[in-house]
Amino acid sequence: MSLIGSDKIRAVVGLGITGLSCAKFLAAKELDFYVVDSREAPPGLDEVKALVPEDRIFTGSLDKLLELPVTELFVSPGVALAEPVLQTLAEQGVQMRGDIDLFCEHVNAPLVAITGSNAKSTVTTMVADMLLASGKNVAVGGNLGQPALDLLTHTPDYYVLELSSFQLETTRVLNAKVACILNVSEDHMDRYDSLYDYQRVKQKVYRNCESAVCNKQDILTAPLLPAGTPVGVFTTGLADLNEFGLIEDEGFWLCHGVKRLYHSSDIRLKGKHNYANFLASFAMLHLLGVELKSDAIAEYLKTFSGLAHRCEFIAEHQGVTYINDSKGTNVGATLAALEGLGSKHRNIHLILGGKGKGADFSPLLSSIQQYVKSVSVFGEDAKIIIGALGAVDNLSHYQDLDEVMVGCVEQAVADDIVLFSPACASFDQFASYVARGEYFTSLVRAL
Ligand code: UMA
Ligand code: ADP
Repeated sequence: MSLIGSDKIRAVVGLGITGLSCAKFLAAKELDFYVVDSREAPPGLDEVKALVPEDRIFTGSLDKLLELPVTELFVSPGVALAEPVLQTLAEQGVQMRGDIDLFCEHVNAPLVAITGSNAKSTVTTMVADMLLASGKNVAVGGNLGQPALDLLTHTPDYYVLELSSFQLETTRVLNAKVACILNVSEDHMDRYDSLYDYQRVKQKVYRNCESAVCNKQDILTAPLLPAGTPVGVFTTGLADLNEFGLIEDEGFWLCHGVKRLYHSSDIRLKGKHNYANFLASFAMLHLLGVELKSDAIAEYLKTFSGLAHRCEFIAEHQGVTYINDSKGTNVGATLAALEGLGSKHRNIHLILGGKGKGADFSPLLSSIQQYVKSVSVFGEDAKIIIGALGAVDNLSHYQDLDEVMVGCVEQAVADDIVLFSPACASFDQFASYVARGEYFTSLVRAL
C-alpha cells in the first residue's frame, strides 16, 4: 500500500525550496494538501499559488495547523519538530514526515546517502563528480542545494544525496545502497539536547542500508548493522587491510590497504582534511564497484579545486594570503581549517564570530595556541566566544567584518594568512554563509 494513499489529510509545513518541492510532488500526483508557513511572506508563496487553491494556504503562523483535520505533515528541515504546534499534533498521532522520506518511497535508482557534521557538501560533490567521470549517470542534491524530490524526474544510475540532521529527523528508513557518516562533532546545539541526541539522528542514515562507510578516527560514526553488511572504513592514519588511509612519504599517499593509489603532489586540493574527504569518497566508490585507479579519476584529482567558501583562496595582498572559509559554521570545521593550514610559524590571523548555535568554543584553544598569531571576534555571540577563549593572548573584539578587516590588515605581515573561518552561523548579520563569504571576499578585493 502506498504511504501517500488518499485517506491521508496532508499539509506541507514551510515554503522554502523543500516545501515547494513537496508541494510540486504532491500536486503532480493529484493529491490535495494544505500549506502552512510561520512567515507572512515565505519565499515560495507565489509559486505555490499555482498549485493549491488559495484557501488552503496559511501564512503568518503555524497555529492554523491545530484547526485543520490533518493526519500527515511534510515538515521542512528549517522547522524544528520541537515547535509546540508540531509537538501537540505529534501527540495526537499526526505523522511527521519530510521530503527525504517521500523521496525514499519513490526512488527508482540506488542511493548514496552522505551525512556528517562537516565536509558533507565537499564529499557529496566528490562522489558525484567521480561517478560521472567514471561514466555513470548521476543525480545529486539534497542539503547541497537541489531538493531531492526535484531529482526524481531524472533516471540516473545513482542518486547522491547530502543529508542534514534536520532532514534525517523526519526520515524513517533510507534503504541506501551506500550510507556514510563522515564525522560527528557539535553543531546545531540550539536544536538538540546533547551531542548524543544529535548523533542518534545522524545514525538514522544507516537504517536498512546495503553497505556503509565510516570514519575509523570518529567512534560516533560507527554503524550498528546486521552481521555481514559490508562496511568501508577511512582514516588519516595507516590503513589496515581493505581500509582507506594515508602513508606519509614526501607528502602523503592515499592508499587502499597497502596499495598506493594517488600521491598528494598529484592532488590539487591540499590539507589532510581534504585527503580524508577523498578517502571517504574512495571507500564509497569502491563499494559501488568503481575502479579507483583510472585516468578519469586521476584527472579529477588534478583539477578539482574545492567548493567556494570552504578554505577558498581569495587573494595574496602584500604577501598576506586571504582565505575564505565562511562555510566553517561550527567548531569542528574551524579546527579542520586550522589543522589543514597551520604551520609551526604560528602565522594565522583567525576571524571568528556570528551566531554560535549554543556551541562550546573551548575546543578551539589548543589549535589556536599552536597555529594562530591573532584572533578577531565579531557578531552576536562574540562575548561567548571570548569567554571560552579567555586564555588566548592576542584577541580583539570588533562589531562587524569591516572593522575586523581593518584590524587584520594592520597586524598581518608577509607570509601570514588571514583565515575567515567563523565557527558560527551567519544569520546575525548576513542572509547566509554565501552572502557572508562574498562580503569577506569583496573586502579583500578592495584592499
Ligand atoms: N522557516 C520559518 N518558518 C517556516 C518555515 C521555515 O521561519 O514555516 C525558516 C527556517 O527556520 C529557516 C528558513 O526558513 O531559517 C529556511 O528553512 P526551510 O526549511 O524552508 O529551508 P529550505 O529553503 O527548504 O532549504 C532546506 C535546507 N535549509 C535548512 O535546512 C535550514 C537547505 O540547506 C537545503 O539546501 C535545502 O533544504 C534543499 O534540501 C541549507 C542549510 O543551511 C544550505 N542547511 C543546514 C546546514 O547545512 O547546516 C542544515
Ligand atoms: P558541510 O556540507 O558538512 O557543511 P562542507 O563541505 O560545506 O561541509 O564544508 C564545511 C566546512 O567543513 C568547511 O569549513 C570546510 O573547510 C570544513 N571541512 C572540510 N573537510 C573537513 C573534514 N574532513 N573535517 C572537518 N571539517 C572539514
